[in-house]
Amino acid sequence: MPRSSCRAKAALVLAPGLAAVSTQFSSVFSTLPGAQQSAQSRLVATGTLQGGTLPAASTAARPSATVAQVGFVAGATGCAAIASRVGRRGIKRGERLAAQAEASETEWLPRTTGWDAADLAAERARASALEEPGSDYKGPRYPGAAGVTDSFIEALMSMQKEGGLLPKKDAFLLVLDVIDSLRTESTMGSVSIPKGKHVTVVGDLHGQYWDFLNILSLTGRPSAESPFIFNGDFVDRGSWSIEVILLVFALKLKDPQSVFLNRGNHEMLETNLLYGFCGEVGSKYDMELFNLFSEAFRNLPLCHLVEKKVLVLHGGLPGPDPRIWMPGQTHDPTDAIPMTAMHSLQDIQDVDRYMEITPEAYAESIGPCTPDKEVNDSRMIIDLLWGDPRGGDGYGPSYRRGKGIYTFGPDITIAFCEKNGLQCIVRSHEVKSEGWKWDHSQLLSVFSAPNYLDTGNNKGAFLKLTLPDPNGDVHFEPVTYSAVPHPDVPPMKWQELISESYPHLTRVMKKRISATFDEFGDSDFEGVGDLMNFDEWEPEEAAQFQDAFKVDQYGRELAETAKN
Ligand SMILES: *[C@@H]1O[C@H](CO)[C@@H](O)[C@H](O)[C@H]1NC(C)=O
Ligand SMILES: [Mn+2]
Repeated sequence: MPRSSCRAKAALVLAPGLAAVSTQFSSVFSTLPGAQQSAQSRLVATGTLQGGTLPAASTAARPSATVAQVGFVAGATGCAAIASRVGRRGIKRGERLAAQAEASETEWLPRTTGWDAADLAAERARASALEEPGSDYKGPRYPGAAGVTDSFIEALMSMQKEGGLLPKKDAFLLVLDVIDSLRTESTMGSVSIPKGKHVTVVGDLHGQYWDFLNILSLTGRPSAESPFIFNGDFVDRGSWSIEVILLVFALKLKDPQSVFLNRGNHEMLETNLLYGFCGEVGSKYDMELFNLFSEAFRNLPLCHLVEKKVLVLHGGLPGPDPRIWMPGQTHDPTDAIPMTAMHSLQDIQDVDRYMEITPEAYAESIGPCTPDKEVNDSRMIIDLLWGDPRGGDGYGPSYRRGKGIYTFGPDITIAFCEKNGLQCIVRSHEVKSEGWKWDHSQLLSVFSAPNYLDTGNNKGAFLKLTLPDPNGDVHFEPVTYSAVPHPDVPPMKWQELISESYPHLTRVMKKRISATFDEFGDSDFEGVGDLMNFDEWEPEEAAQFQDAFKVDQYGRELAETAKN
């Protein structure tokens, strides 16, 4: 079967199963053609796919196969089966620039995944050849990763405060260097607290640059003596996401061994298209730089382990396994999927994190235990980036969006810590009125964007982690602060570029905007819009699930249930 017809068929096969909310995005994701020239060589690396599982080799080297490529390679043996696998996993690797060129004849589409070393080298050559800034530019020039010093950071900050922008060429080169740096890191980084000092954990920043400057004035800038973990959601919502992310990245380059970054659910293509960052990059620079930021985000670690005792991640703990979604499930604490076997830290460490989660991946992550590593990986990424705690035991549905995102109860937190010898978990992802909150006895949330969206009325906080006794517990000191004034630019200002010039990227989303619901269900306000956007199972769908996977809604073997 020729590639093009496989692609057309793949799109058809995917379409009927998609929720309305994701239709537009799914077409963004699924119409991008796969690699052309290297499919053959990659076939060697991935083996032949015969409707079974992906061989483990597919995850061994970067770059190797794209899921989309596997779809094309396997076209002769059955597009349909493969197409459904594409949605289930997210998109893991290597769409090529050829895809972009083809699409841009009509409408701009983001590049979804996969820059290999040659792509990055080509981009670096292209960036190096970009125009020099005009003689009216008085700000700092990016000196290369090794040249980032305190004085560069200071000059960058003072220029940003004046409304200046790093030249386009410099911004490209800086992000390219960050990609190189992140690619050397592991999925779960490890952090030590310097003797007699502390580690600072900063939660969601969401483009609130002026509040970020305020934080730095309270903490001092990161250094070897003062390590930082930035716990994701640097961008989107706030209208200075470019300033925030370039400053965070510059800090990373200055102290790569002392500044640690976790991926949040807003370091993701899908959310960036909807919540301002893509529009902001397009307005302040260009869409090509947005593609490069997306690539940097796919390389971010998912979590960091402090002193082997405290796990810091953006959203939540791993969800149930098998991945059950209970028909009719609500937030009633008695209405829960009971605890299943706990994952280990090694399971998290082993995640091949380089992935773009597709809109349909959430619902399609539901299913039985599987030996398929890419399915496991995409489930884990969804949970770590999107999950939230709940009051009652077990797992429940998240208020954030539809099927496939879980809340987890105190019993889950306790069991996870116990299994992994952890003191506790630190996470972010939800607005807290004081900026921080112990949601469970071993789960501390920290949110650093005060007066979130200019309306939240919440304080912001960061955490200082100390280790008074090397054999004892980590201590937590939350520091709270209020919002500081900022120039008169509203949140989401730059989303206008997308709604005006790239409406195909968000068309379907607009239908969902209402006065009470966040347009996408990604409300960071704790528990807001309970059950909104609740993509509950239809009874017949549940029946099909049980039939196909031979488990009841709790994931118990149907035969076993019958016995009991
Ligand atoms: C995937 O997860 C299952 C548990 O559902 C586990 O038994 C299996 O070993 C994992 N496989 C891989 C390759 O990660
Ligand atoms: Mn978040």
